[in-house]
Amino acid sequence: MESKTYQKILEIIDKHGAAFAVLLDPDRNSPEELAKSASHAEESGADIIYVGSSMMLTNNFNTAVYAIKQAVSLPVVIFPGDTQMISAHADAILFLCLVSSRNPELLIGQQVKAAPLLKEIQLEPIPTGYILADSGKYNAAHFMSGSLPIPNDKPDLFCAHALAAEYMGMKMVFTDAGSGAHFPVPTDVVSILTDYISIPLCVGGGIRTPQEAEERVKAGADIIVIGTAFEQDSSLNILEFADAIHSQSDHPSISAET
Ligand code: 1GP
Repeated sequence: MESKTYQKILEIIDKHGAAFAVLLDPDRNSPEELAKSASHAEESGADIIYVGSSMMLTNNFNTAVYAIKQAVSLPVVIFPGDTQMISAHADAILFLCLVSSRNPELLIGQQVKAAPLLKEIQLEPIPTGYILADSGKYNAAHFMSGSLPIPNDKPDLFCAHALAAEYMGMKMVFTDAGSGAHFPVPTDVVSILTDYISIPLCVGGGIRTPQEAEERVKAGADIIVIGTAFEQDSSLNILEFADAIHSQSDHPSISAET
């Protein structure tokens, strides 16, 4: 299948130094609210909309993705918690493999269930090695995945998992402290990781200020994901996040030819 959206993301990284992804949770908001938030994110300089939740307690997913897609011209990418979160209205889906877990269901089980559905609806998969990082608290991602995060003082473990993802042919690594983490993935981990792998690194979880975002971009992150900070403070100046994330446009970027 064509990797149109992945290529577009590489072009954004090339152009801006790093991409700013806003994560919208379809379980916590109505489709109308999500469309409004997505449009606000686009006007404020976001580059990508991620849509996802650790678990859907409503049946809104497809309607939510449709409403978001109608509201913006940005790439809309599903960040799924499980195989319920598939919609043909999105541009792509992070085809996640929880490489930091040892849970076969999240290493291969869910992928086997999802792959034929994605083929049927022609939804672009972006193969992504997902690494749970320590967040300072036990969170929904730990509970739902039944897996432990990698300790932040073990950068070698992050590197080994990320390189394994790269060598297995994945196109991106996403290291995540989980939604609302007490602290984000440390900058030294980001820096060591980006020196070690040659596929884009997406960093999320607990990034609350433009400064925290900028520090991680300076350390080499290619995509910064902001969820809770965007949701919790409607008056938050998202433009400041966009400026911070786009501030390093001369950092060594991943070639759009990759
Ligand atoms: C969670 O990385 C995302 O999986 C976003 O985290 O909600 O803490 O910004 P926050």
